[in-house]
Amino acid sequence: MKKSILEILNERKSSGQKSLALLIDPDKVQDLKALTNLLHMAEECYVDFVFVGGSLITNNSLTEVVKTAKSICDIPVVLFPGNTMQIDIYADAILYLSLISGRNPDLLIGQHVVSAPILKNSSLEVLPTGYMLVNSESTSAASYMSNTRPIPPDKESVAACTAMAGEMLGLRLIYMDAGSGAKMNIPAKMVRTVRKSIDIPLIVGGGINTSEKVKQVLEAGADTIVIGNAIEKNPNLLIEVSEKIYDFNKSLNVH
Ligand code: 1GP
Repeated sequence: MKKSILEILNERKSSGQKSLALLIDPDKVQDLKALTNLLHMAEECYVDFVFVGGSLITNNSLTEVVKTAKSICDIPVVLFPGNTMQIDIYADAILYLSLISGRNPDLLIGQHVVSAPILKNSSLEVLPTGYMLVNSESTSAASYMSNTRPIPPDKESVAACTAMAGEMLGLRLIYMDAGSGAKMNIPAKMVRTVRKSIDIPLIVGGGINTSEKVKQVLEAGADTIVIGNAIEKNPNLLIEVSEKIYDFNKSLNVH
Protein backbone atom coordinates (compact mmCIF):
# COMPACT_ATOMS: atom_id res chain seq x y z
CA MET A 1 0.00 0.00 0.00
CA LYS A 2 1.18 3.50 -0.85
CA LYS A 3 2.57 5.36 2.15
CA SER A 4 0.87 8.54 3.25
CA ILE A 5 2.84 11.77 3.15
CA LEU A 6 2.73 11.95 6.94
CA GLU A 7 4.20 8.42 7.16
CA ILE A 8 6.98 9.44 4.78
CA LEU A 9 7.74 12.58 6.80
CA ASN A 10 7.75 10.67 10.09
CA GLU A 11 9.98 7.90 8.73
CA ARG A 12 12.45 10.44 7.38
CA LYS A 13 12.47 12.32 10.62
CA SER A 14 13.21 9.11 12.53
CA SER A 15 16.11 8.20 10.26
CA GLY A 16 17.49 11.75 10.11
CA GLN A 17 16.94 11.92 6.38
CA LYS A 18 16.27 15.41 5.03
CA SER A 19 13.72 16.45 2.43
CA LEU A 20 13.37 19.29 -0.03
CA ALA A 21 10.09 20.97 -0.91
CA LEU A 22 9.91 23.23 -3.93
CA LEU A 23 7.34 25.97 -3.41
CA ILE A 24 5.42 27.14 -6.44
CA ASP A 25 3.38 30.30 -5.99
CA PRO A 26 0.74 30.24 -8.77
CA ASP A 27 0.80 34.03 -8.87
CA LYS A 28 4.44 34.05 -9.87
CA VAL A 29 4.30 31.42 -12.61
CA GLN A 30 5.29 33.24 -15.80
CA ASP A 31 4.09 30.68 -18.31
CA LEU A 32 3.33 27.02 -18.60
CA LYS A 33 6.58 26.25 -20.42
CA ALA A 34 8.71 27.66 -17.59
CA LEU A 35 6.63 25.72 -15.07
CA THR A 36 6.98 22.52 -17.09
CA ASN A 37 10.76 22.95 -17.33
CA LEU A 38 11.02 23.60 -13.59
CA LEU A 39 8.98 20.50 -12.75
CA HIS A 40 11.11 18.30 -15.03
CA MET A 41 14.17 19.68 -13.29
CA ALA A 42 12.60 19.04 -9.89
CA GLU A 43 12.06 15.41 -10.79
CA GLU A 44 15.64 15.03 -12.02
CA CYS A 45 16.90 16.62 -8.78
CA TYR A 46 14.84 14.24 -6.63
CA VAL A 47 12.78 17.02 -5.06
CA ASP A 48 10.62 15.31 -2.43
CA PHE A 49 7.53 17.52 -2.43
CA VAL A 50 6.00 20.26 -4.53
CA PHE A 51 4.20 22.79 -2.33
CA VAL A 52 1.68 24.99 -4.11
CA GLY A 53 0.25 28.18 -2.65
CA GLY A 54 0.82 31.78 -1.68
CA SER A 55 -0.38 34.44 0.73
CA LEU A 56 -2.46 35.99 -2.03
CA ILE A 57 -3.36 34.41 -5.34
CA THR A 58 -4.71 37.05 -7.69
CA ASN A 59 -5.27 34.86 -10.73
CA ASN A 60 -7.10 31.59 -11.30
CA SER A 61 -4.09 29.43 -11.92
CA LEU A 62 -4.05 27.22 -8.80
CA THR A 63 -5.80 24.29 -10.52
CA GLU A 64 -3.68 24.71 -13.63
CA VAL A 65 -0.47 24.57 -11.59
CA VAL A 66 -1.62 21.53 -9.59
CA LYS A 67 -2.82 19.66 -12.69
CA THR A 68 0.40 20.46 -14.57
CA ALA A 69 2.50 19.20 -11.66
CA LYS A 70 0.43 16.02 -11.41
CA SER A 71 0.70 15.36 -15.14
CA ILE A 72 4.43 16.05 -15.46
CA CYS A 73 6.00 14.41 -12.44
CA ASP A 74 5.45 11.84 -9.71
CA ILE A 75 6.42 14.20 -6.89
CA PRO A 76 3.62 14.53 -4.30
CA VAL A 77 1.81 17.85 -4.63
CA VAL A 78 0.96 19.46 -1.30
CA LEU A 79 -1.24 22.53 -1.00
CA PHE A 80 0.19 25.31 1.15
CA PRO A 81 -2.87 27.52 1.29
CA GLY A 82 -2.94 31.20 2.17
CA ASN A 83 -6.66 30.90 2.82
CA THR A 84 -9.64 28.55 2.37
CA MET A 85 -10.03 29.56 -1.27
CA GLN A 86 -6.81 27.74 -2.05
CA ILE A 87 -8.15 24.20 -1.97
CA ASP A 88 -7.75 22.05 -5.03
CA ILE A 89 -8.96 18.47 -5.06
CA TYR A 90 -6.39 17.37 -7.65
CA ALA A 91 -3.50 17.78 -5.19
CA ASP A 92 -2.31 14.90 -2.99
CA ALA A 93 -2.39 16.62 0.37
CA ILE A 94 -2.96 19.88 2.14
CA LEU A 95 -1.03 21.52 4.96
CA TYR A 96 -3.95 22.22 7.28
CA LEU A 97 -2.31 25.24 8.81
CA SER A 98 -3.15 26.57 12.22
CA LEU A 99 -1.25 29.84 12.68
CA ILE A 100 -0.08 29.15 16.22
CA SER A 101 2.43 32.02 16.33
CA GLY A 102 -0.48 34.47 16.02
CA ARG A 103 -3.59 35.27 17.99
CA ASN A 104 -6.00 35.58 15.10
CA PRO A 105 -8.83 33.11 15.86
CA ASP A 106 -9.86 32.95 12.23
CA LEU A 107 -6.49 31.41 11.32
CA LEU A 108 -6.31 29.26 14.44
CA ILE A 109 -9.72 27.60 13.87
CA GLY A 110 -12.19 29.80 11.91
CA GLN A 111 -11.05 28.98 8.37
CA HIS A 112 -10.75 25.32 9.34
CA VAL A 113 -14.43 25.16 10.23
CA VAL A 114 -15.27 26.54 6.79
CA SER A 115 -12.97 24.18 4.91
CA ALA A 116 -13.55 21.02 6.99
CA PRO A 117 -16.60 19.72 5.04
CA ILE A 118 -14.87 20.33 1.71
CA LEU A 119 -11.79 18.43 2.84
CA LYS A 120 -13.86 15.65 4.40
CA ASN A 121 -15.46 15.01 1.01
CA SER A 122 -12.17 15.07 -0.88
CA SER A 123 -9.41 12.54 -1.19
CA LEU A 124 -6.80 15.05 -0.03
CA GLU A 125 -4.56 13.87 2.78
CA VAL A 126 -4.96 16.41 5.56
CA LEU A 127 -1.71 17.31 7.34
CA PRO A 128 -2.45 19.10 10.64
CA THR A 129 0.33 21.67 10.82
CA GLY A 130 1.33 24.25 13.41
CA TYR A 131 2.38 27.24 11.32
CA MET A 132 4.77 29.70 12.94
CA LEU A 133 5.78 33.00 11.40
CA VAL A 134 9.14 34.37 12.49
CA ASN A 135 10.08 37.99 11.94
CA SER A 136 12.53 38.85 9.21
CA GLU A 137 13.81 42.37 8.57
CA SER A 138 10.65 43.52 6.81
CA THR A 139 6.95 42.66 7.18
CA SER A 140 6.20 39.51 5.22
CA ALA A 141 3.08 39.15 3.08
CA ALA A 142 2.02 36.24 5.31
CA SER A 143 2.32 38.37 8.43
CA TYR A 144 0.45 41.30 6.87
CA MET A 145 -2.30 39.16 5.34
CA SER A 146 -2.80 37.17 8.53
CA ASN A 147 -2.94 40.30 10.67
CA THR A 148 -0.62 38.69 13.21
CA ARG A 149 2.71 39.57 14.74
CA PRO A 150 5.49 37.11 13.94
CA ILE A 151 7.78 35.71 16.63
CA PRO A 152 10.94 37.85 17.05
CA PRO A 153 13.95 35.97 15.62
CA ASP A 154 15.91 36.19 18.87
CA LYS A 155 13.12 34.77 21.05
CA GLU A 156 14.02 31.09 20.76
CA SER A 157 12.14 30.09 23.88
CA VAL A 158 8.90 31.68 22.61
CA ALA A 159 9.29 29.68 19.40
CA ALA A 160 10.08 26.48 21.32
CA CYS A 161 7.09 26.83 23.67
CA THR A 162 4.79 27.63 20.74
CA ALA A 163 5.95 24.52 18.88
CA MET A 164 5.63 22.40 22.04
CA ALA A 165 2.07 23.61 22.55
CA GLY A 166 1.27 22.79 18.93
CA GLU A 167 2.60 19.26 19.35
CA MET A 168 0.69 18.78 22.61
CA LEU A 169 -2.50 19.96 20.92
CA GLY A 170 -2.07 17.09 18.47
CA LEU A 171 -0.66 18.88 15.44
CA ARG A 172 1.51 16.51 13.41
CA LEU A 173 3.99 18.91 11.80
CA ILE A 174 5.54 22.25 12.66
CA TYR A 175 6.32 24.70 9.85
CA MET A 176 8.49 27.70 10.77
CA ASP A 177 8.44 30.38 8.13
CA ALA A 178 10.32 33.67 7.81
CA GLY A 179 8.00 34.54 4.91
CA SER A 180 8.43 34.35 1.20
CA GLY A 181 11.55 36.14 -0.02
CA ALA A 182 12.58 37.04 3.53
CA LYS A 183 15.86 38.96 3.70
CA MET A 184 16.89 36.87 6.67
CA ASN A 185 16.06 33.18 7.01
CA ILE A 186 15.20 31.75 10.42
CA PRO A 187 18.38 31.77 12.54
CA ALA A 188 19.99 28.37 13.10
CA LYS A 189 19.86 28.93 16.87
CA MET A 190 16.06 29.17 16.80
CA VAL A 191 15.73 26.12 14.54
CA ARG A 192 18.00 24.15 16.91
CA THR A 193 16.02 25.18 20.00
CA VAL A 194 12.69 24.24 18.43
CA ARG A 195 14.08 20.95 17.11
CA LYS A 196 15.14 19.95 20.64
CA SER A 197 11.70 20.82 22.01
CA ILE A 198 9.50 18.66 19.78
CA ASP A 199 9.42 15.16 18.34
CA ILE A 200 7.29 15.79 15.26
CA PRO A 201 8.80 16.68 11.85
CA LEU A 202 10.00 20.26 11.45
CA ILE A 203 9.60 22.17 8.19
CA VAL A 204 11.58 25.40 7.74
CA GLY A 205 11.24 27.99 4.96
CA GLY A 206 11.52 31.63 4.02
CA GLY A 207 14.59 33.37 2.63
CA ILE A 208 16.69 30.22 2.14
CA ASN A 209 18.51 31.25 -0.99
CA THR A 210 21.97 29.65 -0.98
CA SER A 211 23.20 26.11 -0.51
CA GLU A 212 25.22 27.33 2.48
CA LYS A 213 22.00 28.44 4.19
CA VAL A 214 20.46 25.08 3.31
CA LYS A 215 23.33 23.36 5.09
CA GLN A 216 23.02 25.56 8.19
CA VAL A 217 19.27 25.03 8.51
CA LEU A 218 19.58 21.27 7.99
CA GLU A 219 22.40 20.99 10.51
CA ALA A 220 20.31 22.96 12.99
CA GLY A 221 17.66 20.24 12.76
CA ALA A 222 15.11 21.07 10.07
CA ASP A 223 13.70 17.89 8.50
CA THR A 224 12.28 19.54 5.40
CA ILE A 225 13.33 22.81 3.87
CA VAL A 226 11.09 24.83 1.59
CA ILE A 227 12.48 27.02 -1.18
CA GLY A 228 10.41 29.18 -3.49
CA ASN A 229 11.75 32.59 -4.44
CA ALA A 230 15.40 31.72 -4.89
CA ILE A 231 14.59 28.90 -7.31
CA GLU A 232 12.10 31.09 -9.18
CA LYS A 233 14.95 33.55 -9.73
CA ASN A 234 17.59 30.95 -10.46
CA PRO A 235 16.27 27.46 -11.27
CA ASN A 236 19.85 26.12 -11.38
CA LEU A 237 20.06 26.60 -7.62
CA LEU A 238 17.88 23.51 -7.42
CA ILE A 239 20.79 21.37 -8.61
CA GLU A 240 23.17 22.82 -6.01
CA VAL A 241 20.64 22.49 -3.19
CA SER A 242 19.64 18.95 -4.04
CA GLU A 243 23.32 17.96 -4.10
CA LYS A 244 23.72 19.43 -0.62
CA ILE A 245 20.77 17.42 0.64
CA TYR A 246 22.01 14.29 -1.12
CA ASP A 247 25.43 14.69 0.54
CA PHE A 248 23.77 15.23 3.89
CA ASN A 249 21.63 12.11 3.55
CA LYS A 250 24.54 10.08 2.18
CA SER A 251 26.62 10.95 5.21
CA LEU A 252 23.88 9.31 7.31
CA ASN A 253 23.92 6.27 5.05
CA VAL A 254 20.19 6.48 4.59
CA HIS A 255 19.66 7.88 1.09
C1 1GP B 1 7.42 30.95 2.06
O1 1GP B 1 8.57 29.23 3.25
C2 1GP B 1 8.21 29.69 1.99
O2 1GP B 1 6.22 30.80 2.73
C3 1GP B 1 9.38 29.78 1.06
O3 1GP B 1 10.02 31.02 1.15
O4 1GP B 1 10.02 31.87 -1.18
O5 1GP B 1 11.64 32.76 0.51
O6 1GP B 1 11.91 30.47 -0.40
P1 1GP B 1 10.96 31.55 -0.04
